[in-house]
Amino acid sequence: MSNLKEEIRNNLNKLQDEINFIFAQGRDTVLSEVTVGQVYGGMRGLTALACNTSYVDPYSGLHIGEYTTEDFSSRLPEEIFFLLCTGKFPESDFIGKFREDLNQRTSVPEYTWNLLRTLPKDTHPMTMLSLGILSMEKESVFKKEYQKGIQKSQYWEYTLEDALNVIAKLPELAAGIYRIRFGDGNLIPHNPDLDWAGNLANMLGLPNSGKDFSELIRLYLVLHCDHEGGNVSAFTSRVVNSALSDLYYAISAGLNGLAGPLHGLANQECLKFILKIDDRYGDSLTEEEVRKYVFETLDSGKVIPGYGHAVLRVTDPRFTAFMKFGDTYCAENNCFKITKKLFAVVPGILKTYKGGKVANPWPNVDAVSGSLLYNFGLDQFDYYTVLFGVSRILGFCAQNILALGLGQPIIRPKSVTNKWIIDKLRER
Ligand code: NMX
Ligand code: MLT
Repeated sequence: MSNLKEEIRNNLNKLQDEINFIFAQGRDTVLSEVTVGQVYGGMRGLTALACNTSYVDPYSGLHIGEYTTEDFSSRLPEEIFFLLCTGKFPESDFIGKFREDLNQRTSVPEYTWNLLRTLPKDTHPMTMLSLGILSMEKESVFKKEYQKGIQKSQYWEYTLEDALNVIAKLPELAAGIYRIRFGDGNLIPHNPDLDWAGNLANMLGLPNSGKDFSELIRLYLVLHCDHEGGNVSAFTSRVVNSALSDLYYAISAGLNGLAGPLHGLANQECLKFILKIDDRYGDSLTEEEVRKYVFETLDSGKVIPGYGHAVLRVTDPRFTAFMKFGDTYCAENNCFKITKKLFAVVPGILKTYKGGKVANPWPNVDAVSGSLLYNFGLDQFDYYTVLFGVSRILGFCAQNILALGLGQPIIRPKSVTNKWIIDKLRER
């Protein structure tokens, strides 16, 4: 067993000391006031959560611990999971020991495969991923131990067990979903000598799946791992887990949020958008034609997928990391070229569109990821959000382990009616 558990315990002690310090300054200290606009506006900009796995700075993007996206983007997802849970990178012997541990836990139960195989052929792969995980809920170690009766201080340890059991199965489960949904249904066996991302890349069984494709999958699984606590999927997962619903319920719930077009599904929407541009204009696409297409899309009431963000106010550094990969590995690919043309044109349009109502005109991670996958022959874009999900589960797990380890209570904010607010306004 690696020293992951020990290092999580150390991190929890450190975080608890910080919380003790914060509380000593006064639990009544005001961090953020709530406006009527925020109550009706998706709580945008309201600081109301503490999340210690990662932090999104509006101007420099995702940070994990003290590391920027650029700092950690060359690492393995296994190391990123360690970083999310402990705030630091593991020692060099971690990967080998962690792989040995995960290798004991990889096997997806037969009943899950049976369930996935009986679903209608046009079931969305995100539904399959969410159901696949939910179907294994009876395996939850946390649930079994909770029913026996355990101390609150032990919740995180059994949740870590559940996390490892799920994470170990993800490459096999996600690749199996691809092969059932888009291939001949035959599964490629897990290779104990490959790392987590390498296994997933290999088990998809694509004709082009060489070293460069594995490198893309590694980068993909790193860049989507977490995005602080307020994004729809992580927040959903945390809310569900805060009721002590085990991690299987919480992960499945988080994935259901990720499956929406304003969140994780935007990557599939982006590629559709790019392919439509390609279909209409072909190789000789000009900037003027891109502008025309973007305005047509906006004027028909649709969003430009891959652009905008609730927190970021600059180009997403995850987008930049993917663009760097694209420049190195697929600069001549047509979809990648269209991605670049959109990047040159869309921010300028969104800055002024309808009086500049779009808060952030810059691209997010989803604006480019699909073009890269498409370049390597992963052309079933319904599948793209599954890859996002596999990576984001690392964040769901880390966030829930830390929250339980810090004894955080059930999440239950107060809602009010319009009448309550009107009465409050009249009182002023
Ligand atoms: N294209 C057109 N309109 C947009 C866009 C866009 N890309 N982004 C925001 N707007 C609109 C938005 O619909 C809203 O319009 P209205 O007032 O008529 O309802 C207005 O601009 C203000 O919204 P914002 O405050 O800028 O954005 P918000 O924080 O509410 O939403 C997103 C953030 C990401 C949901 C939004 O920018 C969007 O829909 N983007 C396109 C979908 C996308 O790329 N999602 C992926 C996000 C990243 N991820 O991986 O999850
Ligand atoms: C994410 O990665 O979760 C997205 O960028 C959306 C968000 O942070 O709200």
